[in-house]
This record gives sequence, C-alpha cells and structure tokens, in this order.
Amino acid sequence: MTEGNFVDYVKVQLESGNGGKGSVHLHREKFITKGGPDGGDGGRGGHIIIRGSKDLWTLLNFKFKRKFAAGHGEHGAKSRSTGADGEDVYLDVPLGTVIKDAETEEVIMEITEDGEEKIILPGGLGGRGNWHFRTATNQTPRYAQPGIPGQELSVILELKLLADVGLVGFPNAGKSTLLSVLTTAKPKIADYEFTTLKPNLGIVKYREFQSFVMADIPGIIEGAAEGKGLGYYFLRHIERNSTLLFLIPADSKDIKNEYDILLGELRKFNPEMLDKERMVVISKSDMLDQELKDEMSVVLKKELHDVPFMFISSVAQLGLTELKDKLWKMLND
Ligand SMILES: Nc1nc2c(ncn2[C@@H]2O[C@H](COP(=O)(O)OP(=O)(O)OP(=O)(O)O)[C@@H](O)[C@H]2O)c(=O)[nH]1
Ligand SMILES: [Mg+2]
Repeated sequence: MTEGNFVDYVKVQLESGNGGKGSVHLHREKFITKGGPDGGDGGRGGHIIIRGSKDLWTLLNFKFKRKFAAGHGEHGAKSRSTGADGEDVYLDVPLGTVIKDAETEEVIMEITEDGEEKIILPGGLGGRGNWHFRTATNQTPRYAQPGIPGQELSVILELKLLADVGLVGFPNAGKSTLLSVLTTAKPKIADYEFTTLKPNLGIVKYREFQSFVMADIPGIIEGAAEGKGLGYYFLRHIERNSTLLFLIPADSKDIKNEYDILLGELRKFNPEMLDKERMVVISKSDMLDQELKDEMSVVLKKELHDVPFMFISSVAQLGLTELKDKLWKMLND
C-alpha cells in the first residue's frame, strides 16, 4: 500500500501584511481658510491565521503551495477616513498539527480543536492619521504615523498526532460512541450498521497536558477486502496509527471469532497492520454482570493469548480512565 498521500511535515514561508500609513491631510473648504487636520488612520495589515479542521487528515494542501502572504493595510485618507484592513490569510490544518519556528525549532503552537483559530503572524498596525496629533499648541500637525511593517516567519508544520489510535470493529460495535465520550468530537451515533460513513477524528485529553488522536472509521465486515461494506476504503486512515483498538460488543456471539475476522481483513489490506500494537476492548459491558465478566475473562485469556483485553462501557462510563491509561502506555512504550 502506498502512503503517497500522507504529508506530515512541511516547511512554509509566512508573511503578514504591512499596516497602512496614517494620512497627513488638512481639511480645506471654500471660505474656510484654516482647516483642521483630518488625515485618517492606516488599515491593519492582514494576519496569518492557523485554523484547525477535522476534515483534514494530512498536510497535503501544503505540498505545492509553500508561501503565504497576507494583504497590506490601505493608507489612511482625508476626511478622517480609515484605510481598509489587509486581507487575512487562513491556513487550514488537520487536528494535531504542531507549528514550530523553522530556525529555532521551538514549538509556537499546537492545533487540537476543529474550528480553532490562532494568529501565528499578526499584521502590522496601521499608523494614526494627523487628526490624532492635534494639540493646543499645534492645531495643524504635519505628522502622521507610518504603518508598522508586516513580519516574516518560516515555520514547520508537523502532524505529530496523525491518529495514534485507530478504532477497528464491526458496524454497530460502539466505536463512534467511544470517540464521543473520550473526545469533544460529535460523531453520529445510531442503532444500525454503517452509521459512520467517513472517518472521524478526536483528540483524547490525557492528564492535563497530554493528548493523543483517536480515529473512528466506518465498520469493517467480513469480506471487506473484497469490497463489502465501507470500512475497507478507509483503512488507509489508520494505516499509520501505532495502536489499534479492536472494539467488540459484549453481546457478540463469539468475541474471538469476531476478532479473527477483523484481523484477517486487516491482514488482507496490508500485512504490516498486524505489526501494530493492539488491544481488544469489549464494549457495552454495562450489559454484563461481574460474574459473567469473570467467566469471559478466563476464556478470553486463553483465546487471545498475549493480546491485552478489557471491558468498558461508554454509556455507563466504565473502564474509560483505565482505557486511557493503557492506551497512553502503549503509545509511549
Ligand atoms: N448499552 C450500551 N450501548 C452502547 C454503548 N456504546 C454504544 N452503544 C450503542 O450501540 C449502538 C451503535 O453505536 P455506534 O457508536 O454508532 O457504533 P459504531 O461502531 O460507530 O457503528 P458504525 O458507525 O455503524 O460502524 C448505538 O445504539 C449506541 O447507543 C455502551 O457502552 N453501552
Ligand atoms: Mg460509527
């Protein structure tokens, strides 16, 4: 499988706009010999703004366009008219993008939320027109501020968190529900198969300052590799995840069998998928009592060999903290 469409590291050149000059202008009208100052302010230079988008998965947009310049503010004019602000430029990036200063490699910011906007390079302020500078002793100032020039910056965009954890499961297993309780993502959830039609990403916040990305993709079914269902096409989205979470509902007739089918489809897609860390999570365990869980544990321990497993319930909020702890460990070991 090629990974040609994954671009997760780019260097781009940014330039914010110059502020417009303040105007030096003296008001003139017929019959008014000594008009006052009326030079308006310059407009603000355009900002360069980074914006998070849940619909983006890579930095592919930046593969060909590497230079971004915001508009300049217009100069102020007579009659105290303020120049128009320069046009802002937005750079849309996937969630989990880290932006570094290309020279110092220092992290400037990180984008984790859909729609989140951060100004990375502010436009220069417009200069103030001479109207602002009139004083008791100088009624006709012939002075206005120049605009402040824009700035230049070379940055590295790095997709650090390209979905660290991928959710794999049959349709209706509760994948989207899990994403919705661990992250701020709001995927569609319903009691029928193929509710999820395209992948959803969410950022799982872990103990104050850490986070990782979780990807929810459409359900996988037996025969997916031959084109059945939808999930297969989207497997490439979790191809780069370091950890796969196999979600199998507590009411599955045969958990081990379901796991084997999922594993088989992944193998057919790309055998390297099996090299990833994986964990089996029994979802909807609010349907089980402790006795049943204990019994199942004994069986699963034998059947799954060394693959770790655990019980959770997104609805009843059972085992979620433990799940995050385990995932974090797997990601960082
Ligand atoms: N009892 C119980 N039901 C759950 C739990 N988690 C999810 N469900 C229900 O299971 C059904 C399917 O949930 P989804 O999250 O949409 O499942 P999915 O795996 O994303 O399904 P697809 O998108 O179709 O692949 C919904 O009716 C959920 O309310 C849980 O912890 N307990
Ligand atoms: Mg879903």
